[in-house]
Amino acid sequence: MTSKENKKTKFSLKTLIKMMKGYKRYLLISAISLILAALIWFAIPYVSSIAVDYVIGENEEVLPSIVKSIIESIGGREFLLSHFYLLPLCLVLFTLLNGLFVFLRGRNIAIAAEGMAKNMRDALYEHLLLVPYDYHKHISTGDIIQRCTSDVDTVRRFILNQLLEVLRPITMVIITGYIMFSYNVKMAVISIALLPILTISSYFYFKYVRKYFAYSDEAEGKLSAVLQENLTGVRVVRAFAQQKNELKKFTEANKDYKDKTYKLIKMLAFYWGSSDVLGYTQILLTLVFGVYFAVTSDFTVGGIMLFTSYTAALTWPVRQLGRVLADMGKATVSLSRLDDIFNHPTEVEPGKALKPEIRGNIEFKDVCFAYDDGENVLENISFSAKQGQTIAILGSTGSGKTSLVHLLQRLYPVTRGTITIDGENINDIEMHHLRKNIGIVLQEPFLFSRTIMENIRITNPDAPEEAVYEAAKIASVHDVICEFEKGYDTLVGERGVTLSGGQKQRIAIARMLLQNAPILILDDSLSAVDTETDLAIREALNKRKGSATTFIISHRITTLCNADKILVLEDGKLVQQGTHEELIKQEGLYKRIAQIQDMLETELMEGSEE
Ligand code: TTP
Ligand code: MG
Repeated sequence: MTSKENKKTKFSLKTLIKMMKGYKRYLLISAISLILAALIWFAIPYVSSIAVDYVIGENEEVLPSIVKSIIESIGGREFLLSHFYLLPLCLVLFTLLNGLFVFLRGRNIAIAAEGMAKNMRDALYEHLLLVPYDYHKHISTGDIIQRCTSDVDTVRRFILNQLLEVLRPITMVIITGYIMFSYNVKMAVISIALLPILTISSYFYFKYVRKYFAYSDEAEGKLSAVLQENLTGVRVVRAFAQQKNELKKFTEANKDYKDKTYKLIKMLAFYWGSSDVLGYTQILLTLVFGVYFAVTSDFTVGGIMLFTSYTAALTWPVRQLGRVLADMGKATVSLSRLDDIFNHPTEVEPGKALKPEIRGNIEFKDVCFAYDDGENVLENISFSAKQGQTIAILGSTGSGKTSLVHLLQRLYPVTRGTITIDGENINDIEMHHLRKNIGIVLQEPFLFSRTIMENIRITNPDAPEEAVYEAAKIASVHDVICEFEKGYDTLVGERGVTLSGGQKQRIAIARMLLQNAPILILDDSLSAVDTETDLAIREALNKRKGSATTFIISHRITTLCNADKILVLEDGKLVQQGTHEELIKQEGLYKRIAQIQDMLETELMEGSEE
């Protein structure tokens, strides 16, 4: 094991202990029950051997002094012989007690395992909601889903079936060791001779097989990632007739998973097979030497019974230890995969976490920004926006418009320069407070598979229905929604209606409006609606907007021209800024685009007149 792996395992243990919160009691009860059940299990062959050797065979030497004094206090051998039913009764009682403790063990460990798995899923989900936005962009959803389901389940199964199982062989070895060695040292040594080999081989096996569990898990993760991506991108696959290629990719990932799992299973089968042979050889040894000693010396028939039952009883838990260790390997791999998520730091407050009242005076000062360690996508951006102003952003695709507004929400930290709102550096404003005060319509709005009402209310779950209708009216989508059979209760997405791009955009606008934030961002949010609706929405917005500072990103000059300030971006640089009247007079990108759009419009008009 490398030191890195070592470190991982250590961390996993910490996670496991953290997840025990609220369930330690159940684990303890389960552990005690397991030990008691193991103890009672050993009494059963012991009672049988006493019956054979002492009661029937009249051999007193086999009795340890404690047992002897107990028997004598109730009336000695004669009493047992005349009340022989006591012995089977004793066995029945032990069996019942054993059953009770097995039940208690199972019940409590099940409560603990399910509870801990729940704790783990809750913690994972919470963590995933708190990690930086960037993390989600870099990790595949399929992989995350696999970790949150399959890996959690591996750990759950490990807790349920294996975690306490380490106690069983330990208890058993101590008790049998004591009884067997006090009974007959020579036979005791023979009876456990092969067990260390079994334990050591299982330990080395565990170490070896560990990485194969990881390979199999990774392959499973890749498989679910391919599947997830294809199901999400089903339209693209169909539209470009890529079924064959995608099928090939899936088949490859599937085969890889099968091959790796098959290899693992083959190794497991070899282990079970060879350890079986070793186990049975041990039992055979005990039996053969037991019979030999019984014939040649004073070893008893009850002794043979006792030793063979104990050896058989010991062999399986000791071998089981191999399985426990192997499963521990699998569980540690799963745990460290979960730790990968937990170890990713959550979003931090770099500054003072203030919660000032936000009015909407914004200033960008020499802002530079790059994703990861790449090239700058924004360079020395400086501009200011006063409360209530409308700021339009124009720029070719990839020029950095979306990045610029994402910076305002602090989805990413700026590389250089400062952004202030009402004079306060945004780094000093508490993250949730900042985001609550900025309403945004994303460039690709996402609607949840919930009702339209719920989708709009996301920004303000307590908003009265009238406010929702009002917002929807401004966004020119109220009438469309009312036309649906179930109106606002219509489900969106997989189990409900499929909305058009424009309808989605307008629902997202309604959602933003319901938030009543002092800063609004519309990232190309009117691109999928026709020019008339675009105008209607903007007019309604203007009427309602009050003092909100609004950013509108668009490629349409008609959408932008009434803004108080227009920012023109080119390759991450702010090349022009000013009002429409100012910019149209300057030579530059704005004028060129305006002319082209004007020309196209005139052509269209002429075309329709002809
Ligand atoms: P954007 O800011 O997304 O560009 P844009 O919004 O102006 O483009 P569009 O009109 O098409 O919406 O991207 C600017 C650059 O940053 C671009 O080169 C892609 C890059 N980029 C990243 O590297 N990572 C990201 O997460 C995003 C959003 C963009
Ligand atoms: Mg964009």
